[in-house]
Amino acid sequence: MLRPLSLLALAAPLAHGASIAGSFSDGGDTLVSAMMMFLGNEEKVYILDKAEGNAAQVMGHPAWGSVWDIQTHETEVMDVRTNVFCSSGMHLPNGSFVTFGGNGAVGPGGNLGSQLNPGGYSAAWDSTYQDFDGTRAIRVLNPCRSSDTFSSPNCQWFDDPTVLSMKNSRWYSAAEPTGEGNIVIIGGFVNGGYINRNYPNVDPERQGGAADSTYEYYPPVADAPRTFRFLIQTSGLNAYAHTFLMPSGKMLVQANVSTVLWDHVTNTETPLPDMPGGVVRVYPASGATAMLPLTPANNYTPTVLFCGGSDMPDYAWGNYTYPYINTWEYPASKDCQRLTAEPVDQSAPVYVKDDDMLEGRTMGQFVILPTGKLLIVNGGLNGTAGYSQATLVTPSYDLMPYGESLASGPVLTPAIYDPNAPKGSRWSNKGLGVSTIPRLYHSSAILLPDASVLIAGSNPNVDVNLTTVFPTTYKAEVFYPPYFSAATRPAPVGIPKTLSYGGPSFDITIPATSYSGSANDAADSASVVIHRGGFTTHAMNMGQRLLQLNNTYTVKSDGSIILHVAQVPPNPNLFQPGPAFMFVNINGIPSNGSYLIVGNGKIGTQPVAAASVLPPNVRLASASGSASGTSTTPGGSSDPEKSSSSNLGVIIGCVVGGVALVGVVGAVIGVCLARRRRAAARHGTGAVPPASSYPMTSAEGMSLTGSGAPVMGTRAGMRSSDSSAFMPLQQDNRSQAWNASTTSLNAPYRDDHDAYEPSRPSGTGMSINYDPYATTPMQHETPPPSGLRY
Ligand SMILES: *[C@@H]1O[C@H](CO)[C@@H](O)[C@H](O)[C@H]1NC(C)=O
Ligand SMILES: *[C@@H]1O[C@H](CO)[C@@H](O)[C@H](O)[C@H]1NC(C)=O
Ligand SMILES: *[C@@H]1O[C@H](CO)[C@@H](O)[C@H](O)[C@H]1NC(C)=O
Ligand SMILES: *[C@@H]1O[C@H](CO)[C@@H](O)[C@H](O)[C@H]1NC(C)=O
Ligand SMILES: *[C@@H]1O[C@H](CO)[C@@H](O)[C@H](O)[C@H]1NC(C)=O
Ligand SMILES: *[C@@H]1O[C@H](CO)[C@@H](O)[C@H](O)[C@H]1NC(C)=O
Ligand SMILES: *[C@@H]1O[C@H](CO)[C@@H](O)[C@H](O)[C@H]1NC(C)=O
Ligand SMILES: [Cu+2]
Repeated sequence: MLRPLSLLALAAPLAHGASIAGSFSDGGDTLVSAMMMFLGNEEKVYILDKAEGNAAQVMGHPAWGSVWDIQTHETEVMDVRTNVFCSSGMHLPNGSFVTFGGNGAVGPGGNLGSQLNPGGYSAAWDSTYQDFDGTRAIRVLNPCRSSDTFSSPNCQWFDDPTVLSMKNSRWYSAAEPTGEGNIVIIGGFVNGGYINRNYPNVDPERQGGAADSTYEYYPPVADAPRTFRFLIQTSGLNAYAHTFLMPSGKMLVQANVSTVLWDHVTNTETPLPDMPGGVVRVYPASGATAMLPLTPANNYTPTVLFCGGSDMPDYAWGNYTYPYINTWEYPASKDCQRLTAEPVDQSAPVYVKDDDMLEGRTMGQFVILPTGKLLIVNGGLNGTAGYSQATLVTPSYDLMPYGESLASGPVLTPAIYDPNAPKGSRWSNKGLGVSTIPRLYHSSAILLPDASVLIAGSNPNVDVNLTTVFPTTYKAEVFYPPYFSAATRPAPVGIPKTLSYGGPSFDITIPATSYSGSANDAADSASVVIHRGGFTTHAMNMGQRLLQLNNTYTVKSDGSIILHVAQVPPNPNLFQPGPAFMFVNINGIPSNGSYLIVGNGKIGTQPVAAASVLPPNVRLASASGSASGTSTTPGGSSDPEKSSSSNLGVIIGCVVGGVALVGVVGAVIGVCLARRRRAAARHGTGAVPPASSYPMTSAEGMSLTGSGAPVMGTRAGMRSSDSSAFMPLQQDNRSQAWNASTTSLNAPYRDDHDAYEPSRPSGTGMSINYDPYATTPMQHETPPPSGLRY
């Protein structure tokens, strides 16, 4: 591990600002390629990769998880058991994070793992990489801090599909939290590929078992997953659908060129207009999308911005195997559109053309800045997400001009979008530096608590490749937005640890030493925002939101400013319960963010009170801030919340046992599979008769390795393992993977949990009491590893 001395040396420039504003700097080595990231708390960013041949090892196998320290930029590996490849992820009301699904087990070269699942088209485990099938995995992480014992189980990933897993296999699913803090998990591939269709598309719902058009919940409900018709309508381009919870509790869902307002409780859909110009925004077109800030000025009315992606013609998208054109020659879209799905005046929603981006981008990614402007980073000028060793018109790997990348022309310059600027002037890259690191497929970016942006990843490769044109990338960067030129940042005092939906207002003090100029002007400019970074992957930051709390102020004669701040508006759908960072902007300069929890920290109906009533402004023309050019700001705002060490559960289970018992892993997996099968059978999901064969003519020569894009080998270059993820599926997708034997065991598979409350409307019942960390450990011959090795 490299200690980033250059970054430590930046401490002085950080305080003084000007030299780093608009620039990129070294963010250290992430050890695993940062396909997915989330900000756990004010100290740590958690990073996830696919199971692949990273040099960094954990528990005797290559690592695909790590944790990055915000202060030191140092990274430690973390053990993740299942293949977390292209999963979805979301925060929970208590500040924990969950990831959903992924790929089957793979080994070197992305080939099928050594321990095949029944049917032989996917694998349960691999003896080299030691990853388990992640297609149904639900992984829970309670973010820890330096003061915690990181090696203790409750600081580590809980990742045991025999204890906690989805009902269906999902790769590239969407995940959107409701106002109660439970999560709707939507669609996905069963086994993956470039896009979610065969060509011609004769079975849009199931693709013979390769697609999943249903949704389910975390925590689980008693009902079997229901079909979401929109996914059938958008079939082909429906993976990683863009989802945004609206004030009504319905979701705006966008995929392919279609848009819908969806009530997941009643499973009813209201069609909205199609995306103008046929521009596709979902993976693998991978446009940038974000909800614009929710503010008192817009009366908390969500408007979603879609930028870039691709308008390739229908045929070009090809099928599971690959695109039918050389995507890297096809320019990505510059187009931006806004959609207000629930206009206050009840008018019919329409897409509104917005300013074009400064350049076309696929895989561009929005990071909402605390100031309410949107930063876009990463991506390419041409092509799409995904990777492949061929296209229909470039039949072999040696002819691929960019290796496995289906995109070209990395965009190295960020740009900033100002939603409040007049039309025609919303985009700018003035004063912004240029990165030296291409960030194409499998890149990520997320806001840090000091309002800088962590950018990492890029790996359009089936397995680690350090020599190809767009290599597996471990180097992170920190981007410093223009406000880092400020000599002094606001240093608010009195930031709360929790916020409620409605209820009494609270006060925050801005010391005179932390701003300069007229106090009245500073007070007028003040905004107090809560920011949630979400889960960043695949050019999306799922769950990302910024909401400005209403406020008034009192200017004091000593130049300090008291901000009287409203709680979150009394509608949890505006900002779902869970973790957030509070920033205060003065004269366009954000403070550092402080960690807090919105809501009561529990999954379930959130307490709601009347909107806060604020006292009137008190102005004082004679007062002013005393900040000079030097930074003398008191700290004080972000006293880290001490983390609870209450979850003393132990992570034990088949998966751990399997790792420990490599010699007899087959038997262990058999037992695990049996547990799951029994549980599934009780739900009637395991007993579904085999569906029709997967309608592929031949799998010969294909080595579709669960890559987010398939890999096509020529006959000559065929891999020894041609039993790929795209072997014809002989079974219904819901019966695979967990039906190895009939051995009976009593794993606490929580779909069996009987906490469903019939009094709740269908679809919102949930086993809210379930906590995997509190689960009674399963009995095992071998104890779990004591102390994780790094
Ligand atoms: C996207 O949707 C359109 C309109 O329904 C459909 O014609 C097209 O085949 C879909 N594209 C893909 C690649 O699935
Ligand atoms: C914000 O607070 C002001 C002052 O109390 C009030 O007049 C206004 O209606 C509030 N705005 C919103 C959107 O709640
Ligand atoms: C890395 O990529 C290059 C160029 O695409 C290819 O020739 C080489 O075989 C790859 N290496 C590995 C280890 O896959
Ligand atoms: C991107 O596509 C355009 C249009 O086909 C082409 O002229 C250009 O060379 C491509 N850029 C790269 C980097 O391949
Ligand atoms: C903001 O955070 C940075 C990095 O942790 C720290 O160096 C700086 O002093 C903080 N600034 C204020 C105003 O609290
Ligand atoms: C995708 O299309 C190509 C070209 O028609 C075909 O060779 C291949 O088998 C198809 N892939 C699948 C998964 O059906
Ligand atoms: C947060 O809630 C989840 C789901 O209920 C639970 O698994 C997790 O352990 C909780 N985290 C903490 C820190 O209590
Ligand atoms: Cu992917």
